[in-house]
Amino acid sequence: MAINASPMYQKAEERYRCASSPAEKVDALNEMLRLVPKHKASEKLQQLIKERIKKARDEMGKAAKTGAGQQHDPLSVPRQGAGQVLLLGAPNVGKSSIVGALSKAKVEIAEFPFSTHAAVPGMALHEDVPIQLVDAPPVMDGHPQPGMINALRKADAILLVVDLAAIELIDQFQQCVQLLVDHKMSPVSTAELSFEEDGDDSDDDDELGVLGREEDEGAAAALPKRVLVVANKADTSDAMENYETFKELAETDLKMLPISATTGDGLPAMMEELFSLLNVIRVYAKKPGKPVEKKDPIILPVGGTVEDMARTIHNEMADNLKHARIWGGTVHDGQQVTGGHVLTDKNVVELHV
Ligand SMILES: Nc1nc2c(ncn2[C@@H]2O[C@H](COP(=O)(O)OP(=O)(O)OP(=O)(O)O)[C@@H](O)[C@H]2O)c(=O)[nH]1
Ligand SMILES: [Mg+2]
Repeated sequence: MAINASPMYQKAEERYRCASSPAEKVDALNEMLRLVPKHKASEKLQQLIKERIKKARDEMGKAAKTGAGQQHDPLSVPRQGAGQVLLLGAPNVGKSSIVGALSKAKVEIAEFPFSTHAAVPGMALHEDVPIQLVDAPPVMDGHPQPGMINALRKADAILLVVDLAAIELIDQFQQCVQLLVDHKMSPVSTAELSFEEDGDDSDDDDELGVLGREEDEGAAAALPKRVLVVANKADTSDAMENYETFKELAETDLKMLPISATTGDGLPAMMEELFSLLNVIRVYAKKPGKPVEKKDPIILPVGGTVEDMARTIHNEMADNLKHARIWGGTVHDGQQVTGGHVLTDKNVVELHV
């Protein structure tokens, strides 16, 4: 892309794509406007973003007048932590048990199906990185509860849960995948999303990214959705045999793991997979003259720079940034770098303004 958009911008653009209300669109567009590189080549794009903000604001105004858009989104949960992961699965597969095992969330666990009726968020840790797991009601025969599709679109990743003790294991999996496909989401196992459309976009459109293409979005391409498949109840008899059969018959490239919410087996591996799926890194801010203290990581998209990090602390910090010193990763300890330096996971960064 000629405008050289940063990973932070692309993240905001991803949110814009998944937005299900005008308010969310305005929010994401404002973020895009803030993050878009301000130079000659991006003037057209900046203009387009402003137009889209105006359009979304108008929609918000209309919705407020008619009362439409006021209906609340029953399964929507504000995003927190390094990313939001929504659990998707048939009844009784152990979704609530997984969220309960990894967080302090007060989930409803029962031997009978359809025990969960609302979205319940819980904060789970991968090492020191908080990842938000959202327990959700089950889907059965491709019939999601109201709000489920919106929630799926908005989540950064989906944890598709199946039950190794259930005879209908393959069906459970296929129905979930079908649900996504039916609602224009295309499940992928890759952290890096590619938003390529079919058809012959002109260079001009390409430069303008999502916004340049959305006018003729009649046959919009599916939204790529990060999915990790977990086969739960690995502690039950014949579970591993069933897992092997499942892997063979599911005919999917999606990444999958056997886990047990009851014994905890596989849960750390699952969290690690989710962390890499979310396509983020954690970095630590160090105050000049103070010792390195690895706590309260700052989360950035993969490819995030020193300047991006400064901006998450304060805009002024980024604007006045002179240089930074970095510890850990591929640099020499304490090496001096400029704002454009791309950070890697677990870097410790001392910002100098
Ligand atoms: N053996 C075994 N049982 C499990 C495991 N995880 C969950 N269960 C049991 O499976 C049943 C259903 O668990 P839930 O966590 O309520 O399942 P759910 O998917 O949230 O169910 P709904 O909300 O109704 O869709 C409960 O009796 C759990 O104790 C597991 O890893 N191993
Ligand atoms: Mg449940």
